[in-house]
Amino acid sequence: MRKPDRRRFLTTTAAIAGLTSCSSKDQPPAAQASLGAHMRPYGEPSPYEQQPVRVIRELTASKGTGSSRTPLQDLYGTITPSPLHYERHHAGVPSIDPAQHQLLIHGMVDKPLTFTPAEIHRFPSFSRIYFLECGGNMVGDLAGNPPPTVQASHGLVSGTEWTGVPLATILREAGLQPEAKWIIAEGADHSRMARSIPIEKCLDDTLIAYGQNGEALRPEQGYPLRLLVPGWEGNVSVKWLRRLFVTDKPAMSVKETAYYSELRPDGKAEQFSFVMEARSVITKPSGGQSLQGPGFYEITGLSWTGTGKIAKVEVSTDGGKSWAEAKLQQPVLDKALVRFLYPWQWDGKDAVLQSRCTDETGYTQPTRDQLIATRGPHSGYHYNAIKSWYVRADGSVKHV
Ligand SMILES: Nc1nc2c(c(=O)[nH]1)N[C@H]1C(S)=C(S)[C@@H](COP(=O)(O)O)O[C@H]1N2
Ligand SMILES: [Mo]
Repeated sequence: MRKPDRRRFLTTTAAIAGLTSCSSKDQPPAAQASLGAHMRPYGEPSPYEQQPVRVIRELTASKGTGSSRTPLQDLYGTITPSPLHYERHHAGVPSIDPAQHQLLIHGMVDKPLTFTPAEIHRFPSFSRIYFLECGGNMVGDLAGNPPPTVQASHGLVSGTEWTGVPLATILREAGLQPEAKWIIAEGADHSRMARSIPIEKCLDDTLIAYGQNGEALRPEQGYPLRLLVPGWEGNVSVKWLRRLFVTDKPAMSVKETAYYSELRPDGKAEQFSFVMEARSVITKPSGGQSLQGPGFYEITGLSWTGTGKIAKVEVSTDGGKSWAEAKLQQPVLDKALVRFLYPWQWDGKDAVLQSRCTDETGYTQPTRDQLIATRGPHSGYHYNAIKSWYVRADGSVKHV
């Protein structure tokens, strides 16, 4: 810690003094008696660590189709290790040889173009940290049967440093015609999943990504090329990108009509609700974990919003009766996961832990009742209500 926050340091040390498990000794542990292991070309985690894993839910009818969830409860900071990025595939993970792959741009452009991945790599590159989240994250909580762990309820979100080329650069190369209003992006997987994206977003911060946390994209994340549409529901970030069709109207594809549209209280479906609104969740302590008796605990979790930056996160330890502001780990980035931290002295009694965030537009994460009052009980995607964890006197943590 190079620049300790003095006030926080004092409160933390005072609280830690209550930790009964710290023993006092004045000897460091013994150093290794012999020379250590060899180096290895590609590193691996310590064998002493319990390896965090994704939880997979495949459709039995078609293996590879379904989703796997990020173990949010086991991770530190805000970057999801690539092997733990959540997955959502509509037709499994295709195996694509970049030497055989091409991206076609056609439609309302001056000159249709194809690019190999190697040609895309030659453009000026751009790296930025963004979250990616499936629009269907947390649907179990809306339905009223919340899953037992944060991985199961909120695990369709991950945070990554993406590297690629701004889509705007590639579109400029092809020359957009004035009537161009939408781009229909299509994947090379078996489902040839396609989504329509308004041209403004394509020219704003959308990336054609090929890098993930400093390495090439993982096959599951869309190798060799994917769209990354920051802050919008994950479905529009088309993986294994093979075609961009520039047009003056949306395609009205299956994934933007039958799916990924929300049912409103009046029975009409709302389409093209792209932005992921502000949300937060406590990842520790969370469902399935247990506390080892009264004393100091750091409550921590993640918050994010597709609208821009998170302005504040508040934490309640009494089921929403009172709230206090949590510390936000800096830097707070635009459309990225933000970690919040809150020191808590547990008195050993039943407690209900909640977090609630506010974004820079002033929008505050709603309660489940507020959400249902405005959107109705069947809205489906884009559920972002406040999440509660129930800490019982025996130290167990359950969903509420
Ligand atoms: N070609 C293609 N693109 C796709 C999908 C897909 O099945 N095929 N799934 C979409 C959905 S629903 C989501 S939430 C994100 C998931 O990206 P990830 O698997 O890298 O987390 O990719 C989107 N892009
Ligand atoms: Mo999704």
